[in-house]
Amino acid sequence: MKAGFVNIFGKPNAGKSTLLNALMGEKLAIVSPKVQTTRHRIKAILTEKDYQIIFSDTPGIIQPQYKLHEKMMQSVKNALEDADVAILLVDVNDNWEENDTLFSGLKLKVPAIVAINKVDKADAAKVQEAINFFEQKDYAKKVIAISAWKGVAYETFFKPILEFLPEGAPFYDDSESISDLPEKFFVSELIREKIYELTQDEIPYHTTVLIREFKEKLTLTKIVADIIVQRESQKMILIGEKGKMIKQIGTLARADIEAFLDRKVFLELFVKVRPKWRDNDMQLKEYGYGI
Ligand code: GDP
Ligand code: K
Ligand code: MG
Repeated sequence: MKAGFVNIFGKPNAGKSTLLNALMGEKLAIVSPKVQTTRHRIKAILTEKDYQIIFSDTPGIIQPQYKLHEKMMQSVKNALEDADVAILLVDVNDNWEENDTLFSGLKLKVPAIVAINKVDKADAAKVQEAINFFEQKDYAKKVIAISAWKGVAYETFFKPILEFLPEGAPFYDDSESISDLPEKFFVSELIREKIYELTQDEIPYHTTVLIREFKEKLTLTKIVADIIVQRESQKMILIGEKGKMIKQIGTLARADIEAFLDRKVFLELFVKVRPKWRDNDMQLKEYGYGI
């Protein structure tokens, strides 16, 4: 049996969350075209007959500008330290030199596999050129080309990873559980994802979601959540004219939450203003961002 931790690193929008979902065949990590969507480190446990891999998605690597950012980068640092194998994910159409600088800067102590992503959006010659570029780098034990959108195959993806994983007993017994985080967390993330989808400018970055009630009833699950924003004007936009926006967020989120929980859901959303929550240690803790 092989068992170990495989952590996915990369610049914002490289496709880390999409890859994690493809690997698990389940939507665990929220995805959006906006940078800094992922704020937490999500561990996903994949248990097969001959191996157990604990994948972890991380926030993109950035320069912190406020305390929430610092918490996000702490989770990247933690992920650097407990990996057996690192996946360094690159968007094939991004600047390769820039990615190389960033990967070298990680000072990785574990074997790294460079995965060139989004090959569905580049021609074969360019993909080959990217492979050649990264194959020359010291940190790259192996370079592979993937499309997280299309999914990954055992031969190209899992086989090279397993080569670098240690032999050992599985870390998690219960082959049923696919994450170390509670359902409540994923529910709040699905609501947050809709805010990234439906609102613009600073709003998604000034927003977080707090689940206040999560109750299993006879025929459905009742969920009450607060959408926290920094300003009154943001609250107005999130509620929308005649409550149109909040209703749309609720409808889209409920559909995804029902698919995730495999249960009928009654979802109630409120919008609350908490000025400067992103820089307040106590509030960050309350909203689930690290210690
Ligand atoms: P993250 O910031 O690294 O977690 O990236 P996301 O998973 O949120 O993806 C960023 C954007 O890239 C989203 O719009 C995805 O739909 C898109 N994306 C991810 N993987 C692929 C891929 O294989 N091909 C293409 N064309 N787009 C992708
Ligand atoms: K993103
Ligand atoms: Mg992400």
